[in-house]
Amino acid sequence: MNTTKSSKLFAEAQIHMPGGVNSPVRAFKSVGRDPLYIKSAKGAKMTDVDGNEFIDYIGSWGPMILGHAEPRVIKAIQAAAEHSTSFGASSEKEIELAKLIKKFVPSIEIVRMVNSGTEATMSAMRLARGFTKRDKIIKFEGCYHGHGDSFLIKAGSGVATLGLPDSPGVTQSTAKDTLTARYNDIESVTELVESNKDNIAAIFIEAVGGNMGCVPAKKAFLQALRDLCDAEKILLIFDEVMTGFRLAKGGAQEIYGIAPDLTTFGKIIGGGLPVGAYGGRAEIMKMIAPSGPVYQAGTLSGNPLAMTAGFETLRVIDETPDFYAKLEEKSAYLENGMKDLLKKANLDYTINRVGSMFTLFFTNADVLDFDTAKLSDTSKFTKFFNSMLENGVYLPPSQFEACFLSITHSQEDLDATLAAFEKSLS
Ligand code: HOZ
Repeated sequence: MNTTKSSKLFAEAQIHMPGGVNSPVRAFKSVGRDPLYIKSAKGAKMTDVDGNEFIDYIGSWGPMILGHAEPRVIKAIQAAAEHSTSFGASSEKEIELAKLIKKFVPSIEIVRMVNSGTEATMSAMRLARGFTKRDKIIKFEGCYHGHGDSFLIKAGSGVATLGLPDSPGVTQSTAKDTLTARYNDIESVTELVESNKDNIAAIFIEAVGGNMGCVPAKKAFLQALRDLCDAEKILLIFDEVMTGFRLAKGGAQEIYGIAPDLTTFGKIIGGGLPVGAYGGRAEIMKMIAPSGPVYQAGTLSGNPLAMTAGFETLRVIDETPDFYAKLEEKSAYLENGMKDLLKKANLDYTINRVGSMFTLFFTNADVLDFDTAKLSDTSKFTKFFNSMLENGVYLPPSQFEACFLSITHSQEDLDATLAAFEKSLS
């Protein structure tokens, strides 16, 4: 594969940007090669500046559930742009998107739009502290809730990939208010709650973890968290930045049948433009300024282009018959195909999949939490990743990320992926 132009661009980029990139997970550092520069993408395919074409399983880290450059979404963005790219004032699309989010996710009574998933989780944390008048939060090892100071403790995603569990620059006084528990282990949570009685404002969790690879929570564990939060007056906050509108219209909370007090969103609700949101019970959300005293603001929040892209994306999902059943069918086909090929090659690696999110771990252990995710042989992942890329399949460049399918992945794409998979196992 010729990647000369990409490598030339990367050499230049390193003069101007830290590590040559604007987000660490893009740097391909852990897979030992220069990142590719993408020129265009359509449906399930991406093309780089050297003209190589790939079947894409990153989907911009989640948002491109309809595939790239979906015609209705693009047309709506173009039409909206004719009326200006930003007002810094209210516009009707904000209400329409808020209504659609509420329709899809019944636990959301009031929602506030922001500009990224990071902003959503940071704001939800401040709100939880303001509402409960408590300081500490609990998060889970290997879960990633964006790069807010309080969340960069034993975090997943790029933090795990680059081995930077506790980032310099996070002060000790901030870090001491973040307690970390073990995913899928309720005792590790109850111990923290008991030793910090009446001090925990919120428990943050990705109900299906996507930042230590794909690691689903067990239903009994989530139910136990819900019960514990109710008993101790702690807010349960689901980070559905990745899972929202991806696993089901109502996200992970719909498939588990468990309602959190607050939910954070991003990715799909921006249809590929920068958006986040947080919402939940009205009693809590009314604490946000200007209806309440907890301050949170943003010039670009509710930006008309982003609202339009998100609204149109959710509408396409809503109007496509059996959208999630079709996505499940494609995802199950891929999972079963990979499992058959692993068996044929006498390999017993673990595949975790929930709906259109999945990860192959190079271990035969059940992957239930961050410790078991780390059992994966990352040197094998690196070899596998590079072979898949050489064979036309673009995976997240880290063991500790999830792969995403879109509704535009065709039977041909899935079969080509399986052919690349078979070659890459040897
Ligand atoms: N949540 C995404 C990765 N797990 C964000 C991608 C990024 O950090 O650039």
